[in-house]
Formats: sequence, structure tokens, C-alpha cells
Amino acid sequence: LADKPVILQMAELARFPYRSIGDRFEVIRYWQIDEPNAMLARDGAKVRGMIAAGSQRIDDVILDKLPNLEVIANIGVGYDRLDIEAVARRGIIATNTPDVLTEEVADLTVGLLIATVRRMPQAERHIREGRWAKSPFPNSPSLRGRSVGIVGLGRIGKAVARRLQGFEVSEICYCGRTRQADVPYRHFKDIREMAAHISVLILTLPGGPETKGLVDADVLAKLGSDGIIVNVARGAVIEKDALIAALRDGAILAAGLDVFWNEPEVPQELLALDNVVLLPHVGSASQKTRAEMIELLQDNLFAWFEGRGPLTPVAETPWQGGNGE
Ligand code: 8YV
Repeated sequence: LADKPVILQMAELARFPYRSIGDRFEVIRYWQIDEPNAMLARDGAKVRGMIAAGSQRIDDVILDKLPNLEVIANIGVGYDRLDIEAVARRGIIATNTPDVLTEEVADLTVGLLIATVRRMPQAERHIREGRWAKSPFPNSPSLRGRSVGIVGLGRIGKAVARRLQGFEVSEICYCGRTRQADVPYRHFKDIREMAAHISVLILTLPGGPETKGLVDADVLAKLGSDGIIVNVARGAVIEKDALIAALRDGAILAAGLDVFWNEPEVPQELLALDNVVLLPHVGSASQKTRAEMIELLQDNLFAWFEGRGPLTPVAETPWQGGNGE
């Protein structure tokens, strides 16, 4: 028992799907601890692995208290809860959960786009609030014929684009520093240039300091009064006040948002608007996909502590061999 590696789990996850993590590791449940600082002072040096989940930021403040941490297994493909520069500097390996959630998030993205354009939640409210018998639901805008721009043509962006090819949109574009070989979509270097050309902006890019505030008042103005924005990336990619103002003033038509600036908080101004569809960060949240994400997270820890290295390390912390048992 004494030589089981100690893992610090930051937040609760859905039940681990198979081989129980508790059989292999001694798990400290951070979110259940009343005095986390006292626990870290006492047990921090024992901790060799971490399950990064929830809203706790993993930066120098906590890493300083975990001098023997080897590996951080992050739930999610996005790992902006980690100060990845601090993690890399310490020689800690971080892993994420790519691929297993790609198609699920792409489904949700297209669903949210259609719900936003065709005003499906508003139409449903029209029935539930007993208004249908009094007046028909007003006609909605249409998706067909729109030019769509994707910011972040990675695995998820490509899966969204592939789906949209079946939807009679007029053009699919993407922006990014470099043009990608083997994609049939129009490339823009600059988001402003692309925003002026399209009427649907889909955000599937990573969060973090490099993309913070990328979509500002200027981008929204260029998207224009017929413009629709769908964000399944991270809230901070869009400037909050600019988005609220653009939705309120009609500078853009509508937004579908699965992510927010300080989750689970949703700005009151957005709740008051009728041209926004809100989801509680459920892009990957099907039972099947969450189980696969947790399984991959767990397999990363098993592989590491069996000396096989990480299965899916993030780009900033490549594995160079060694370590583990
Ligand atoms: C969350 C996500 O990670 O994969 C991502 O980047 O945004 C989600 O899957 C998940 O909610 C766990 O925090």
C-alpha cells in the first residue's frame, strides 16, 4: 500500500469507467479537503501525479508545493487551466485527451449553429410559454448560402468543416498563420479579413494567453449585422463586453455559446438577450465521450507509472524517454 504512487485529483470526474484508479494509486481528493494549504504543506512532496480538472488553475503557486510532481493528466483536449510554460520549465509532463472527443464536439458545434440560426430554443419557448395558439413563431434567418469561417482548423475544426460540406453553405474558410496543405477550404491569414468575407464565425481554437481577446469589437463589426458567431473554444477568446454590446446593438445577428469567461457564471446581460443561445459547456459531454476521455486520462497515468511514457503528451511537454517506474 505504501508504495502506491500518490495522485492529487483536483476536481470530481464522472466515475472511472474501468480498472479503478484507486487500486493503483493513492488518490488525494483536493476538492474535498477543508484546508488545502495545510494538506499541501504536509503531503505535497509525496505527490507524483495530478489529475487536472475543474477550475483550479495549475501554476507556480501550487506547483511550488509539489516538488516531486512528474505528470499532470488533464481532462479535456484544451489545457488552458495549466500554466503550461511553468509546467514545461519544471520538466513535468502534461497529457490531454485529444481525438476521443473530436466528433462529439463537432456534432455539438453544428447543432448549436443550427439552433442559433434557426432560433430553435426560442421556438421551443414559444410553445412552452403557450404563445403558439396566439401567434405563429416568426420566421428565422437561414444557414444556406452563408459563407462560414472557422478559427482553429485543427482536429475539431476540420470535423466541423466536414459536416458543413453537407449543408449547402456557400463557402468554407479558415484562418491561421499558415495555409494547410490538403484542405479544400479558403485560407485567410488575418481574422479581420476573413470576418469581412463571411457571415458565420466558428471558434474551435485553443484558449490561453495567445488567443485571449482575439475576437474584439472590430472583428465583430466586420462580421456585420447578419453575422453569427458560435464559440465552443474558450470564453476568453471573445472580448466579453464587445460581444454583449454587438448582440445588444445589432452589430451582429446572434451568437451560440458553449463556453464563458468565468464558468459557471453567465453574464446577466446575455441572459437578458433573445439573440443568443447558451449551453453549459457541454461540447464533449456525452456519456460515451466523457467515459472515453476519462479512460484516456487514466491510461496516461497507468502508462507513465508503468514506465512506458505518456500516451498523449501535449506539444509543450514532449516526452524524451526515461522516468516513470
Ligand atoms: C472540458 C473541453 O475539458 O476538451 C476540452 O477542451 O473544453 C472539455 O472537454 C471538460 O469539460 C472537462 O473540463
